[in-house]
Amino acid sequence: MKRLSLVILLILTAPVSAAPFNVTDAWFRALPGKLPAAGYFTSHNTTRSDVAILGAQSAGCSTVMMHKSSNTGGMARMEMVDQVDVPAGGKVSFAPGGYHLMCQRPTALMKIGGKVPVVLNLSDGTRVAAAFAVRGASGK
Ligand SMILES: [Cu+2]
Repeated sequence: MKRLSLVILLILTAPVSAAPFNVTDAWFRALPGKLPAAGYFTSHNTTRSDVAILGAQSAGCSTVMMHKSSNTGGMARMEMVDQVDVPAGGKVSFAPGGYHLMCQRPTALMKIGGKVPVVLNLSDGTRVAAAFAVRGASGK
């Protein structure tokens, strides 16, 4: 009886782990040759705590960086970002024209029609795994 109540207590005090950080609509835009592939997704933080994405790794890339595209006065450019905040209960989209993962020197895994595993590193120490669909230059 004592052991059972201890187990129940542990369950009740464990952090909510029902997919507290969702990644959906995840895909890479694969380009010919060894050109970098941009990765896009929507992240949804369903917890009550703010969290930030600090970076990512993927077996489909030699390195993964986080970039933000911007367009000022008709000049398209992108810059590195160290972290992307996803507020408690909020959503942040990595999408063309804004934030994206920059997959440098894609590996043989980056094949159009396939899937590539990505792990996102969060500021609370969590690592979130997601499968990114690989699409071609047109995004299809
Ligand atoms: Cu970029």
